[in-house]
Amino acid sequence: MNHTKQNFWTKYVFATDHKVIGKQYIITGLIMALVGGYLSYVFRMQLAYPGQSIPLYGDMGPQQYNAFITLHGMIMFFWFAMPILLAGFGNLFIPLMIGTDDMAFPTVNMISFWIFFVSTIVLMVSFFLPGGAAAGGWTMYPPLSITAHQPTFWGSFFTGQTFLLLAVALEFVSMLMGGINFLTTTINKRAPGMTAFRLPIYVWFANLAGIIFMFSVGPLIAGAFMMLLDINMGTGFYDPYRGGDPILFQHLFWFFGHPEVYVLLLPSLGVTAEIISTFSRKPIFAYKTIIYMALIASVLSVIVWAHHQFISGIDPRMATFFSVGTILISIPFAAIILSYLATLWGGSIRLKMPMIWTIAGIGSFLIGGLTGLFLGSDTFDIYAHDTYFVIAHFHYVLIPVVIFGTFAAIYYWYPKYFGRMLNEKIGKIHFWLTFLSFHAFAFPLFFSGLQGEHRRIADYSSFDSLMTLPIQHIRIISTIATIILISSQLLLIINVFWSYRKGKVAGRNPWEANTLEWQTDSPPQHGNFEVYPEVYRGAYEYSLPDRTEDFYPQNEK
Ligand code: HEM
Ligand SMILES: [Cu+2]
Repeated sequence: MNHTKQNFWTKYVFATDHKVIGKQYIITGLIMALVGGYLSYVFRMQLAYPGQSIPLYGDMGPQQYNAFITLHGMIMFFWFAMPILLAGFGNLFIPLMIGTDDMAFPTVNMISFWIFFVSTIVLMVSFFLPGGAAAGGWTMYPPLSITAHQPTFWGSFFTGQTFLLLAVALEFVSMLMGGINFLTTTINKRAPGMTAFRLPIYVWFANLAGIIFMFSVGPLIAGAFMMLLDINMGTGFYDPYRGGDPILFQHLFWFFGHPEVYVLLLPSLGVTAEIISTFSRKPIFAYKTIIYMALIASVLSVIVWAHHQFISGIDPRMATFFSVGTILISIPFAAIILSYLATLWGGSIRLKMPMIWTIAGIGSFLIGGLTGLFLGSDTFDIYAHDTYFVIAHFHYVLIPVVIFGTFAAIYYWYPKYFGRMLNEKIGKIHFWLTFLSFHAFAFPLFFSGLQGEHRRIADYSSFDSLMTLPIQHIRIISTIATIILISSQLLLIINVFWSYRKGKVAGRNPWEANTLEWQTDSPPQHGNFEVYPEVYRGAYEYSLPDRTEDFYPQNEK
């Protein structure tokens, strides 16, 4: 290990230590989640009380409404979910779980974070540009996205859409560099004995997610570049008036956009595997099958994209192909979830906070998955497309996966990185408020969707059939739930700071887990391990019959 002298800047700001970089990603991501949450508060208030002034914001017009939903979606995906689930947790866990001192390329790792950070600044600046932030939806469909901004005195460069594309480009560069670092690290730096099938599932899934991202992002980068040219250089790739085809962009976008959901789902399911096994005191059920299923799902993930285009004038025979593909991809994921449930079965379950978040996450995710099956069927989707049914569906996928998964991980690994346990009492209140308000926010939206409520409309007053009382009540319930959901997160913030000073001191292995990160100090010293571990067994050997202890660390002889 090298022990060059550290000052404040090299220790906390331009750090190359993966543990610090992981925390930097997570803190930035959580702050951005608050920004994304604030935006959803503002536009939900507009929907519940159209035309009235919104507390903590002011008056909202349709252009701002569109900008806010656009940036809400963008931020939640690219500045909250990916930085935390992949970059943040990947940095924190991968080197420790495979038993090494750092990433393969620590300096590249630091540069990745700072590129990501610059992308955040570019994005935030875009709110203050003359025409406001991008307003063409997070899907950025042309022609709207290329015409939504009138060029200003500065030309079309200083507009929200151009800045959004630049910010996304920087963010993707950062994530690509990070993904390459993960793969190289996992392939080259594993502790002796850490064979492929002894790796913790999180390590497998984070790497698979990185690979899916690398495979799927190319077409979108090309597509976004053409969009930049259309906006700023007068080309006409997408503009029908200039001989272009907007549908082209839809293909390039969703070839990336659908797999992106699995880029988030896999790391979250990885976190779930670690927690389920540890807190059931049982080996994870069908470890190898889980990995093979994830490999199959990863391959399938890039052939289902056009289920987003059933109403874009697709040939019905192609629609059938994409319908079947979509329904097929649910099989490997169902198998993974079933393995997790089988792990719970007959376990001696310890209902601590990480486990509570995990179980609630799986349960809620099932609603998302099931309604995804409906939408995957082209016949149903033609009816439900772009209604609030879809909004409800994908929030039932994303909130359990991204938010519950993140919270489970924070409660589980906080002691490792801060040396103290989070408070379980505050944790329980935080959990119940979040859990109940999430369902109260999202569940009613299935019904307003089925009533025909179309998304991306700032004010429904001009549609009589959508201003009936039951639907307006749904909007208000969902908005109040949003406010509770967002403000409950104060409890998490309080818990994190309170426990940092007053929490119960955590030993090395407070949850009695097997994986390597628990076999070193909490927090781990610079270089992670005083003696580099050697690995003798898989990650999930709990409750072996001929041992007195019910766990068996991977590095114990
Ligand atoms: C505080 C929790 C959240 C609330 C209250 C919320 C609310 C909403 C609502 C009402 C819309 C629809 C706006 C419209 O189409 O008119 C929306 C759109 C969206 N949300 Fe969320 N959301 C939350 C969290 C999340 C999370 C965690 C993610 C992803 C990780 C996410 C991703 C999206 C996306 C991608 C859109 C589509 C944006 C677009 O239409 O361009 N949301 N959200
Ligand atoms: Cu999709």
